[in-house]
Amino acid sequence: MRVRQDRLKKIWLGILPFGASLGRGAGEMHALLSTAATLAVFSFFVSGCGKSEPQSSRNTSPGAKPKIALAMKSLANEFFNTMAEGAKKHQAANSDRYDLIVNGMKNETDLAEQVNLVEQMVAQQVNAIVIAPADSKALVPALRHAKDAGILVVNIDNKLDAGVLEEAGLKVPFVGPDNRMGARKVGEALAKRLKPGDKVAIIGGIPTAFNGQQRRLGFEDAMKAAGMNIVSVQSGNWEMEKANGVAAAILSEHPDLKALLCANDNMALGAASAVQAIGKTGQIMIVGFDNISAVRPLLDKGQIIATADQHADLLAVFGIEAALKILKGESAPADQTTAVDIIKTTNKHE
Ligand code: ALL
Repeated sequence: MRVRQDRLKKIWLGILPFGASLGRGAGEMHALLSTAATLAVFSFFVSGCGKSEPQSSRNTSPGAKPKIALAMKSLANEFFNTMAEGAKKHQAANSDRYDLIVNGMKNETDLAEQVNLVEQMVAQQVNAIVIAPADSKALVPALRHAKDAGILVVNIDNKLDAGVLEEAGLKVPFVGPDNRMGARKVGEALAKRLKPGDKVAIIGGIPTAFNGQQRRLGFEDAMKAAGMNIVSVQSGNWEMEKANGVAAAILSEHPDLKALLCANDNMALGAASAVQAIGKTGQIMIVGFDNISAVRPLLDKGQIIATADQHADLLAVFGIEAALKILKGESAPADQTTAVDIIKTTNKHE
């Protein structure tokens, strides 16, 4: 196993290889779903440094520690818990360099909640906001406001819309993966197990999230190249429950469906549960994105064919490091593309 430091360096350089296979443990679907549900803990303002007292370090003496706010999306998603843990560990190891405020939202779809978070960070006069925006357009005005208040903004994970940023006169560095390419690779792993002409469906994220759009395109690239018949493309809002209902409806409309391509693992779990409910486990293939721990038993059994590890634990860390550089006076780094690893089932059943 690579040591963490090594891994960090490799990912930073974007040279992690594709095609790695992982497989760990086994478990039942209901256990999985409840594990995921246990993660649905809503925790506002978990401070990486213990306190989140208002302060004005932007304007304090040179050498004062900057305060960085990490603004994530739904903490009901294991992906963001992993991201938060990574950021907190990094802060603990670098407590002399910066203070950290970690926060997130309750629901994937509550965009207003994330806008409020940004406003709260502005009111707290943090030095930088490192944000994984829930929506690529709707967050821009709040971020413009933050910038006007002298706060540095770094965009991670889900890219803000280039046109809307330009209209707002905002330049925001981006740190995150190439989602289209990652999804295409996941789709290609699935295509190897399908026959041309097979019916497949795509369950996407929130339609206004750029990374969700890119993943849909990547899935489509792979399916079209392999001659599959995409019979339905619908949004599951990134959520397990929503995706469960969407998958159930697609399955009843297309009884001969062969695969469901889900833009994240939570939705893949929801789809797996819908497949199980009609007694077709193992007959309908599923892919996801994120490599959260909850999908690993399904990967082991071949119920999920592939997912993409985008290293949630390091994404925010990279954004924080970029923010620290800029705060030190270095020029803003160019957009940085982080690595994605494709994790495939080792189960050979067919
Ligand atoms: C995206 C992430 C994840 C995640 C989703 C849900 O921005 O990249 O794949 O599952 O947010 O909010």
